[in-house]
Amino acid sequence: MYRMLLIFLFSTFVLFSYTAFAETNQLNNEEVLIGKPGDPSQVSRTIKLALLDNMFLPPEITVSEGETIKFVLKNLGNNTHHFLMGSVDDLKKAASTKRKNEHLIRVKPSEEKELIWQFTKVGTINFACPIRDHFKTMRGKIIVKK
Ligand SMILES: [Cu+2]
Repeated sequence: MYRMLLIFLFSTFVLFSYTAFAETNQLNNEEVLIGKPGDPSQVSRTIKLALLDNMFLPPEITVSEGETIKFVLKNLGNNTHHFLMGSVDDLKKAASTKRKNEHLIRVKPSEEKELIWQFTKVGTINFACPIRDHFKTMRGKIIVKK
């Protein structure tokens, strides 16, 4: 009987720690992937990113770990385009569903939008226009170096 109680307590503990771990891990993963909204007083550079039909210019951007960038997203095309950062999987999901994404930025033709973003971890961040017909070619990369 005593042994049963011990086993019960132990499995409860394992289950509890696993749940706690899973939650923290999820938060960390998101931060590893894209960084976070930046503080406007910490901006070190402004990077212009043109949205064309159907590509981004430049398609590859290099930043430093910890750096806060002000992106100026200018739509030079004739169609509305979106800008979204994430992993390739996140972007594919965004392109195949109509679910709202809080980080998605819509830019209409000849419109200009700003995004202040801090890159917190070394790695490669993908970005894309997740509109279905644009998604194949409208992709880019942000390389976060040490
Ligand atoms: Cu587009």
